[in-house]
Amino acid sequence: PQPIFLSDYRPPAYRVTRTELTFDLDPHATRVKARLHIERHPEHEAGTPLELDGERLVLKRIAIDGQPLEPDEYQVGEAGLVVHRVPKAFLLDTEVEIAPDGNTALSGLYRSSGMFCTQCEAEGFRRITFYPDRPDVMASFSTTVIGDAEREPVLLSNGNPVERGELPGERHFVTWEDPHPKPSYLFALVAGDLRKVEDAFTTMSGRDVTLQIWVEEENLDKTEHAMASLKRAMRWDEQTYGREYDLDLFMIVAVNDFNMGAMENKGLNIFNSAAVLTHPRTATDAAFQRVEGIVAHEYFHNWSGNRVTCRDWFQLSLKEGFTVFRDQCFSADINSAPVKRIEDVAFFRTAQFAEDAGPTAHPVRPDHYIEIGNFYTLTIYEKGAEIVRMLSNLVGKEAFRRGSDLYFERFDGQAVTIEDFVGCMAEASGQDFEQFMRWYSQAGTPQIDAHGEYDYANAEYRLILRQRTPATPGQPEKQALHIPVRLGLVGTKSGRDLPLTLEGETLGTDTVIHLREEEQEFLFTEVSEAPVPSLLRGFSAPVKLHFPYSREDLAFLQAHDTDGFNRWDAGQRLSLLALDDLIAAHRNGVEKVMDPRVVEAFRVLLEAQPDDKAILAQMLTLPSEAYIAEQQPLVDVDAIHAARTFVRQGLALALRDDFLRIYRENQDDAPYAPEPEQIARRSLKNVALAYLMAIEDEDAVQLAREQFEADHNMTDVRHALTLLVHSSRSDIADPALKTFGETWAHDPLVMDQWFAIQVTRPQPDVLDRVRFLMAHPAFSLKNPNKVRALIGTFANQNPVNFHRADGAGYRLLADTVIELNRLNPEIAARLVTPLTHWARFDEDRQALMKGELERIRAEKLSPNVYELVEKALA
Ligand code: HT7
Ligand code: ZN
Repeated sequence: PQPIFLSDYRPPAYRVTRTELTFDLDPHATRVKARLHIERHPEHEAGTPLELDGERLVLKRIAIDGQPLEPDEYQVGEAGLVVHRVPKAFLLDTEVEIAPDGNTALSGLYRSSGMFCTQCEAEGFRRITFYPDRPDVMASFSTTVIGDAEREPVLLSNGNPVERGELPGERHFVTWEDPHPKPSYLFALVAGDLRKVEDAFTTMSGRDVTLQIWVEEENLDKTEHAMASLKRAMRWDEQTYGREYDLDLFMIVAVNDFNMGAMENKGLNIFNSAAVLTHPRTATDAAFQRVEGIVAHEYFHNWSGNRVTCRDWFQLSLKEGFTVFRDQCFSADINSAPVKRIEDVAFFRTAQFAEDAGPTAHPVRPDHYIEIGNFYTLTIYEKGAEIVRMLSNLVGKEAFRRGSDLYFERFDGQAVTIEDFVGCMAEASGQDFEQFMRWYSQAGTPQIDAHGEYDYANAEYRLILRQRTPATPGQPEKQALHIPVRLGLVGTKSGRDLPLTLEGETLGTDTVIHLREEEQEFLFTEVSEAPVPSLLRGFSAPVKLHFPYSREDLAFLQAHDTDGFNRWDAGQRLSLLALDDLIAAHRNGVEKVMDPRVVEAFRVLLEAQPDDKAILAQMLTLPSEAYIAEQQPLVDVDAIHAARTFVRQGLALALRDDFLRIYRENQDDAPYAPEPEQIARRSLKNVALAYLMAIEDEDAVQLAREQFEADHNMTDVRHALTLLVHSSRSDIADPALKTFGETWAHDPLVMDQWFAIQVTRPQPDVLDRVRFLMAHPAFSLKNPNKVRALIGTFANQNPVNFHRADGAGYRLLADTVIELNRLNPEIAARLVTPLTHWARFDEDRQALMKGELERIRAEKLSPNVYELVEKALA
């Protein structure tokens, strides 16, 4: 497969102004008739051939302006259709046959649990009909869906229903009209035996919108939270961005087989059932919050993505980065803002930093790709969101709103670029973003090395910052970025933020300095006492910051920093220093000793009266094994696991009574509600229980068992079950696991949790368990949720077992990738990621991981897996 380059972008020679589709549904042989209203772009000369994308389509009929074409007038190849000569403006009629039942890739039209559904982003529409399947071709759509009256009583597509009726042979049809011009990737169709939950929303201008969530009958009681989230998101977008919904109907459909979380098709969002269905008995707090975020994300795309879309797929972050930023702000506004930021950054620094440091590192706007499906990455989404956040902070709230208003108004109905978006921000704020644009073109995580000196005699604090972005594949040299660093100086005597004066300017106690050069010095004057700098407050830029903090400095910041995020981060840094020592001790075979400063810091946290329990729960949580690994030059999974376990046990032994008290104080029998106060109590209680279970004393085991048996809500049940299953108490864990599995055998989403709990066990027998569960009747390689729950969770969240020295974990993953490569290339490619990080491990493991990558490479590969494996072995 050949790469596609951004520099080769050319506007389309032909545009489609209107698309009329008729689907005659059949599981094995669906007929798709397409009538396209096509015009040649005036810049292109007569005689320019018409090129349409098309894959796995059997062409049955083709005509231009009603005249069937002769075989020598067109050509059908593997990738599409070429018509050699066409008029300036014409109607193209085609009819193709496709086979939804054989579509295991879940791209295009496929079947899931007996229903028909589509996934067209990025390039799935070309598996439905011949079409210029690129985002800069935008047309209005009319779609007629014909189905079996009994098997498919519900027939849905984009827009509003305009006609319906009966047809001979127990068939029926519905015609949908979508007036808003859209690219093909936003097309959707759903047909099946579905039930709906309906609600209504009145927009800010007083228009009534019908809201529907379509699910299988047994899931009707799991839609309440998604519906409430949708209404909150609609109101928030009106209030925060002035964006109103623009059709009379907004539909969400839940499907069981889906490659990602959800899809923002115009007026007809299709959701992975895991991203929409919730019930207190089946979904955890984290799942409730995830659903809220994804429902909002997809809804927000109606403007940031649908009304204003991407010119080409290199601009993917234009819609995804901006929309992630929007959903993050929404969740922060309706829950706890500091906790949301802590969770997002903890995830970002673990997973995106790893991506940016690996062989698949790419800029937020890549300049080439082989398979766009491989670019739905943390870099495009999350780093893209961090860039929009920096922009928003740089211009300020009001100018950001003026800039987004300008963007939506100026480019409504158009397919545009990242420059267009940033240009609006520049225009609205009067700022220059020339250097800032490097954030979009440069891959890799910038590192800031900082140090500071306090001059007591002159009351000055000199801060020196040096930036460096490491080389990444294809980008050996990097230029200096514009990095906004938010900071404060915390006085060591007073414990307060000191007033800041920089170059004669008084700046309050919290300010942003702008690092634009490779090295810059900032001299703060009138600094009345020795400070500890609190740097990069709120994670003001997606960088790694190194400052030679002592452990005393970190304990001080953890206690005194006014920035909640940095208070948490200071605790994380303190724990990391202690963990570093323990990792070294483990590797050197030296006795491990607990750092008393960490115990003391935790004691202070536990004994203070918390003003925010959710933040306290975060502060009591040690950095994850994956984040610790991210900090190590060479990852030693066993040493990391041993060190982290040692700290958890040390803290539990030293502070057992405090953890017990916290657990008891936060027990709550009130009926479950997914609201911040309750979620905070549950998370604090469950953090305490996890520490207690680290030493597995009888009281702890009893508490976990009681919590499991009380069966109050899934958050508590799952947490207790996980602790038991991960403990050495198989006498209690095994029956509990059995009960849980039997109780929920009928619910695929709960069974996913059952799989995940088992395959994250640290015990060495887990690989056999994974193989055993792959043969379980509830498991299927064809269902992405099952693959993620079992294989994905094992490979990504069980480092000690995945990285077994004998390579059996790697072999299992490679076997699965090889099988999935044939069934579902997008999922196969995502699954291969852990093997691509081979360079981080010792030589023996490197050899084993590369051996498995080579074994994969020897197969006949999809472009998706090929691109990743080639990069990993380059
Ligand atoms: N925009 C959606 C992307 C998506 C997708 C991409 C590739 C293959 C399958 C997919 N399903 C959904 C999701 C979003 O960001 O909102
Ligand atoms: Zn999105």
